[in-house]
Amino acid sequence: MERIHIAKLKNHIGEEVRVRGVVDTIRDQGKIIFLVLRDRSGQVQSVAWHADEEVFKIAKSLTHESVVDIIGEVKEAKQVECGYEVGIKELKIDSLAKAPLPITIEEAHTENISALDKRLDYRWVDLRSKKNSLMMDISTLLGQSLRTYCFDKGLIEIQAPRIISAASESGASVFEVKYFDGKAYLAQSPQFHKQMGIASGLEGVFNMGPVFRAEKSFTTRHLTEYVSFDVELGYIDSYKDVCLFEQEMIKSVLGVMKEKYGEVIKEVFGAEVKVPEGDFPMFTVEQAKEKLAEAGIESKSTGNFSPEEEKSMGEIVEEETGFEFFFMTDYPHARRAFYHMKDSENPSVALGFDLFWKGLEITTGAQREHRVGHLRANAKERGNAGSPMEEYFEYFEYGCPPHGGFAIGLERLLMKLLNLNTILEATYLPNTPNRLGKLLARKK
Ligand code: AMO
Repeated sequence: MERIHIAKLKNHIGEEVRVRGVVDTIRDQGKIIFLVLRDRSGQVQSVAWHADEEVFKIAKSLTHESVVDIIGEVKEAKQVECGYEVGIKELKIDSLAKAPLPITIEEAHTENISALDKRLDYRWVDLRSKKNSLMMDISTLLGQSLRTYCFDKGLIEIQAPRIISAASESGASVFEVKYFDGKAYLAQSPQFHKQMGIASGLEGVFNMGPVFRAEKSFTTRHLTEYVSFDVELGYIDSYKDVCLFEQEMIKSVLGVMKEKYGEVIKEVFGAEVKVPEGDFPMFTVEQAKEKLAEAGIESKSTGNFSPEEEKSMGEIVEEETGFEFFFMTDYPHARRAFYHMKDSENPSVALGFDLFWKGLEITTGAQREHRVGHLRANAKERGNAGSPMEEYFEYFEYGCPPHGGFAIGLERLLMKLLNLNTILEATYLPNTPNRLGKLLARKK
């Protein structure tokens, strides 16, 4: 018999159906056992009666979260909220869950939420909660709508290699791996290969996939492996063309998210999805520092911002303009990647930007240096000019359009969308400096 999802049972009242799912709640009332079943579509009460000895014996042996396969009749039942329940005729245990569970599943026991670390140790149990299951739905649509936006704009999706021969960002944050008799690196970004897409005549490319950072950052916004959503656009006149593309993409994606999940995000996560209208405010680093100083926030460095400064700047901008987003431009070139183009009028400044949402950096972007002589010189300045870079430099030697692009950290985007406290909660199975699955966490 074909399985019917729980949400569809209302169309089968009076019929015999097959339901497969998990035992969410057990209420044993002596001669009758109520089993609340759960699948991804919803929940339904099912009933085992004492009179049916075989079914009753199996029901008695069940534990929470066991997986069952039931054949029964959908019957009207005024005492339950939905107005029907399933009278069990056949009950098979597909998988008996060990009791007790290692963690509480959040919404079932709201008083006793297991500490995050322990929940992450048993992420496959933790992800069963309604909140986390919803987080996974939203994450799916988020990635999909970013990809759809780029697809609709005619961009080409690439799958940049993840094992590469040269580090694209800083050499300090790269994982080295053995590659047969030599060595290779895990990509920190698809940076070089998205630019290769432009040199390949693809004109505009996007890439969504994992990237790796060997940074010992113990913060609420850093992972050692995260999903990067990258875009690279050819034939631009300025990095501002890139900002505009990203701005319109964000508006469109938030529109999609609000339409499908706006209400439930508010109800379950307490976050309001605001779809921005108009151009995002844009500030130079200098202007932002001035604004912060006016607000009495002291700065320790000149060319970048502490997390506290970023948060305060987010609050100030939102208060002044109503925007949760703002662009920051005119960073000192020395603090940016060597492949950013320098401002020809003021070469100490990079032609790039960051985008902030609710006080958190979610994007870095820039116009790239496509003139190979300049690019080599930039790399040399950073001591980055060795032979592993040669292949990258060659991408620009046989004709390459002016171009620029950006990358969004997908987990950071989801974290802000849902107002989560930490990026760990916005990640399927987070890897951090002290967590690589459960085993490394145990060695702490
Ligand atoms: P950057 O290194 O700034 O730029 O990264 C881009 C965006 O990726 C996210 N991010 C992270 N998310 C989780 N954990 C981390 N450790 C982490 N590091 C970065 C942030 C950040 O804004 N190649 C350039 C992009 C470009 O110029 O196209 C790059 O990777 O949201």
